[in-house]
Amino acid sequence: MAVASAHAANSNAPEGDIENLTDGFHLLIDALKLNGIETIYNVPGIPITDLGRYAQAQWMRVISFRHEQHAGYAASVAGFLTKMPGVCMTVSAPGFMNGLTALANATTNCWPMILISGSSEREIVDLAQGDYEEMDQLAMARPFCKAAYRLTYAQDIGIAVARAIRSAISGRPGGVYLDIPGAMLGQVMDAAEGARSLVKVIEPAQRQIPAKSAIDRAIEVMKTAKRPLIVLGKGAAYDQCDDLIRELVEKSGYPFLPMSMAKGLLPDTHPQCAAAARSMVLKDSDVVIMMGARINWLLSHGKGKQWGEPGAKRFVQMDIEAEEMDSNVEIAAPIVGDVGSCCEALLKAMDGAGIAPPKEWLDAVNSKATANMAKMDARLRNNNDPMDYHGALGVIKDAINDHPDTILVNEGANTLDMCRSIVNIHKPRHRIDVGTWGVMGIGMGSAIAAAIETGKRVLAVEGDSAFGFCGMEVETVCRYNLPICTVVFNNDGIYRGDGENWGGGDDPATTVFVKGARYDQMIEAFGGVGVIARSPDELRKAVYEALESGKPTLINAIIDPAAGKESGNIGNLNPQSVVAQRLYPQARKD
Ligand code: OXT
Ligand code: ADP
Ligand code: MG
Repeated sequence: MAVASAHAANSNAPEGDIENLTDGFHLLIDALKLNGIETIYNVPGIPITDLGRYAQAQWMRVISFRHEQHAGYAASVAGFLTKMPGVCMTVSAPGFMNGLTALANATTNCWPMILISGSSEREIVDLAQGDYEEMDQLAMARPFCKAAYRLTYAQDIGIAVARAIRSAISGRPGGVYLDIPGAMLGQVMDAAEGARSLVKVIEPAQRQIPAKSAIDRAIEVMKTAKRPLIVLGKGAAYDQCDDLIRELVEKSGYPFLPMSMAKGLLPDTHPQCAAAARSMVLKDSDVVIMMGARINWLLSHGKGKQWGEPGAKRFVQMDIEAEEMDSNVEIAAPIVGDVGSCCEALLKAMDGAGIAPPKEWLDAVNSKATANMAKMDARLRNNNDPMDYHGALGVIKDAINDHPDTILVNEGANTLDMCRSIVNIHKPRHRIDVGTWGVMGIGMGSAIAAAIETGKRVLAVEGDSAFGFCGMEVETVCRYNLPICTVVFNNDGIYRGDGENWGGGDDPATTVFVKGARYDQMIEAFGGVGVIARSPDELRKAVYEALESGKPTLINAIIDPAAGKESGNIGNLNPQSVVAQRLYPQARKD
């Protein structure tokens, strides 16, 4: 657009009528909008304050956060939900650094995101002359993203934005960094020339059709399967080819195990869902089809006790990233392509191939899952005061069953692990959590992005520690009046609230917080609804009211401080030492 405002009339303005000029600010906004990016998640400040204002004036949605990390998490989750890069905008050095964790997290999770950061002037940074917020941001960003670019001239904005978008969403998605020195934003150029410099990216994430040889090989492996299993990962959820995935799962008849954020691709209540028989299917299966899921720490690297007899399993793996194959174990049938195209090709090749799992295997999986679910169900129906995790999560389970369109956000340790196995998800991309890094603090940014990008209600189930990393963003939730109900599982601490100082000193234990903290009052400070719930009955009333009203709500759910386990389900990852066990009788010995 042409600029007729004061900022265009600066010293570097070319000769001519101001009506026919544009500048770096507006070219950046135009470039994003031209490519369908309508939302920016940001924290304002020098040199991007006006960029946010102008973007809002040009009818972009600009969501301002209290801390860049959460703006960044929001952008990355927007990327996961929409298959378009979410954009986070930060100020230079410290703001940039705050956003960097989220950029790295996006790259680790394979979610597309662009971090756009204002920066100080190159000639001063490069001579280390001590500019305002001086830092070589481009160099800092490089190890944490797929690609990093710096803009020096306004006329390059079009091409830079195009490159950033293509880099973020082509192949394996990830984070991209775009460095915008303040002076570049103020550069002025002829508006018509500026418009011509913009680039609309054409088909940036093209389908990647797998080789026929790869499909034939996979079919040969599948034909031999006596105890097959499909593992669905968040790469499959990202691909938005839900119908094809469902068709493949149902046509094969194979039991499927959803990784955490793939829950809901097919409903957890689907008869082939093996989530409740996880240990058994991982150990006893003989052929495992990985669909958009890495064989990383979350799957014990495909080795060890969890996977049964060494070498007794054969893997088929669908992934857009060829290098992912054989990362931990041998892949007997690698299929490189997007999940949708892989499913399509496999579905065709399955016709007449005689693929059907033996009934004994399906019966064994079903009976294990049914027994585990019955055991679990019995524990969910209690009205203990204070609550235990099962009583509280039984309520959350009912709430999601009754409001299946609600997006569930979840973080913590016990709060995370138990919620994942207890609460059924019914629709694709309706569960967002700590992802590949197990990072605390994603909750509020993810909830805000989910509400903004989908317009749906959001239920954020947060450990009290996890919430502490991002709690100030409840102000953001209230300011934008978002339909987010946050339930803080308040057990007074990290994992448990009953820890003691092992030295016997006056300081509290390292893992405990103030007892009886009133998290509900935090949201009241900003005009939201705060509620305390001490029993499952009280929690039920509060959650249902919040989901029905859509008002920003925070429920302080009081959980027994002694109910949790150290590190939730992953206590085995804590290093241990015989010396520590000798010194401290309290030390863990498992
Ligand atoms: O088959 P078996 O018999 O084995 O049973 C399994 C399933 O079959 C069964 N199941 C079911 N049964 C019945 N019905 C149903 N429907 C059903 N579904 C499943 O249940 C079991 C378990 O199944 P699951 O869950 O699928 O399997 P499992 O074995 O758990 O899976 C393994 C994993 C590895 C895939 C899984 O555990 C997983 O995904 N884990 C993710 C763990 C994770 O990422 N944790 C977060 C990090 S922990 C730690 O690092 C924390 N920190 C440090 C920190 C971090 N992270 N970040 C930053 C920035 N700074 C510091 C901190 C500070 S956690 C934390 C705070 C914690 O305190 P909070 O107050 O927030 O939380 P509380 O703990 O609540 O106090
Ligand atoms: P989970 O944690 O759910 O197991 P991961 O994040 O470990 O999932 O794995 C996701 C995988 O999906 C990554 O290896 C990534 O390359 C892959 N992936 C991402 N997008 C696609 C896609 N469109 N098609 C196929 N694979 C994809
Ligand atoms: Mg806790």
